[in-house]
Amino acid sequence: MKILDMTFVRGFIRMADDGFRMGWHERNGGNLSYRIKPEEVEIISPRLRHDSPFVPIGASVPDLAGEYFLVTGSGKFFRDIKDDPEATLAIIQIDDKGENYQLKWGLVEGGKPTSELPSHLMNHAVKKRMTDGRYRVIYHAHPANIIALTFVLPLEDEVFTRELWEMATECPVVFPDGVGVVGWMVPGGEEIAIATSRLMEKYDAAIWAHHGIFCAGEGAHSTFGLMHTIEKSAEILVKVLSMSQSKKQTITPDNFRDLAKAFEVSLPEKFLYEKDK
Ligand code: 2HA
Ligand code: ZN
Repeated sequence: MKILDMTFVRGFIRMADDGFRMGWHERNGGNLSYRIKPEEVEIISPRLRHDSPFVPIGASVPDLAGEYFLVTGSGKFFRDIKDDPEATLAIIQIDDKGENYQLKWGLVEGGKPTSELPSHLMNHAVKKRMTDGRYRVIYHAHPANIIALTFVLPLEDEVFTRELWEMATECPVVFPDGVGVVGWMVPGGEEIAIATSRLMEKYDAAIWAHHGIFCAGEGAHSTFGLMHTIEKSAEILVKVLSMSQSKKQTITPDNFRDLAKAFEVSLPEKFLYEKDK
């Protein structure tokens, strides 16, 4: 079967294009990866190459040994993915130690997998372990409102989670575990990958101060939906803060507790703190 006809590839391309049209992927900003299912690998395997050199990942991910990933290419533009997937995307396989990858398909005009490969793979390793393999998508984007908030809110998980939850009643239902935040760090390396993957042990979303956000999920649909929900909430908060530094009314800690009961989600009390008036 043609690789481009596979449902997981079509879903990946649609997600990338949706993200571009949301304005979250200026130039080569952002990156996306999907951990391919063994039965999908089997179908495409006659169309994969096996002669590429092994290249260091820049991080150690032994739990992902042998796994295949569909990833965006470093320096490639999300804007181009829909029209030219074979030049902008790659399928890679991780070696048996979890130290190197091998290009199996794509990047026909040259190039490398995303510069954020260490963060993507370390996040995949955490999510694979913590969800019994259910989670397969890691998505990094540069949505303007969430980035703007990292200049004015304290860079604390509790504050970001609570403020985002207050902006839309559905938020605590969509991300009941909350969101994490890391302070500014150099992107592209193992250090930021380690910090992000630590947050992914607790949350499905990790904000990078003055840069962007990583989201994790089962599939393209739910992971895009999480990014969309968080950024929409951030947009409302930017509007509120632009009008006034104080809210006249909001969703209270007891409202959240009622919501948790009604929607059968568990909301950690650390996010339901009392605020100084
Ligand atoms: O340019 O988003 O974080 C790709 C990126 C790096
Ligand atoms: Zn980025």
